[in-house]
Amino acid sequence: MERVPLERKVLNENDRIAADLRARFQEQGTLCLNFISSPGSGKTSLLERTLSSLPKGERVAVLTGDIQTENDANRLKRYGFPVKQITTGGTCHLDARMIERHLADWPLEDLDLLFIENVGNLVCPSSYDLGEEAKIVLLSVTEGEDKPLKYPSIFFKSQLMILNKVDLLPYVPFNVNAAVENARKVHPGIEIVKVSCLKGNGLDEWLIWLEKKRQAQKEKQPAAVR
Ligand SMILES: Nc1nc2c(ncn2[C@@H]2O[C@H](COP(=O)(O)OP(=O)(O)OP(=O)(O)O)[C@@H](O)[C@H]2O)c(=O)[nH]1
Ligand SMILES: [Mg+2]
Repeated sequence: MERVPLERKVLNENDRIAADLRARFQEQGTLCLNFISSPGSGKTSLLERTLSSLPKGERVAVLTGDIQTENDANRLKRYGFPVKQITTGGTCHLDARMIERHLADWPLEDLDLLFIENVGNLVCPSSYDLGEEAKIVLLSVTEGEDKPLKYPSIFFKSQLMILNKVDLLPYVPFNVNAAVENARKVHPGIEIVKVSCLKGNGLDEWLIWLEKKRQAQKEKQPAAVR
């Protein structure tokens, strides 16, 4: 009986901080994207590919969340952009306060792009707004085409689904059309890009999506600060 009000209070507090973050991102024209998937679907691999394709002077930074280890931050730091690991110590998602704290010494006016890699988990991260402009859900072809139906919340809340590891399609019984259909049953408007972070297929389409979002975010910025 006591749990419900407490959970509601925690989520309300999260929403308040997330709204502040969103307002700051819009003010500065920073596009913030929140990547969510099961462990191992390829979030870090997609970010590695993305960072490696960006020019050196690009104003981009990454916050990457995990329960333990700095492994993902160490992978991502190789590309020369600012990266911080958020180690939750057991919590299965990032929350807005963690983002606020880790952004404290990064002036947002210096950032056009902020990538947040959430803790690998298809359930809990979907409940926590981080102030992002869009959630992006990754699904890999080894996970089964039924996942959008079994974990609908994150597919419903994501603007884009990235179907990763398409290089493995010849070896796994995964029906791409069924996966697309299932995602659109849950969220008819969801955009879908099919990629292989290993081989590079589809990454151009992802980078075009990203560029369009960046432009749109700049246009939301108040004219006075542009
Ligand atoms: N075959 C294949 N393997 C991939 C692809 N993308 C990623 N992998 C492999 O999948 C494994 C997990 O990739 P990560 O990028 O670490 O996945 P993640 O979602 O960041 O994992 P967590 O941060 O632990 O949740 C690694 O061994 C990658 O090399 C792909 O397109 N094809
Ligand atoms: Mg990772």
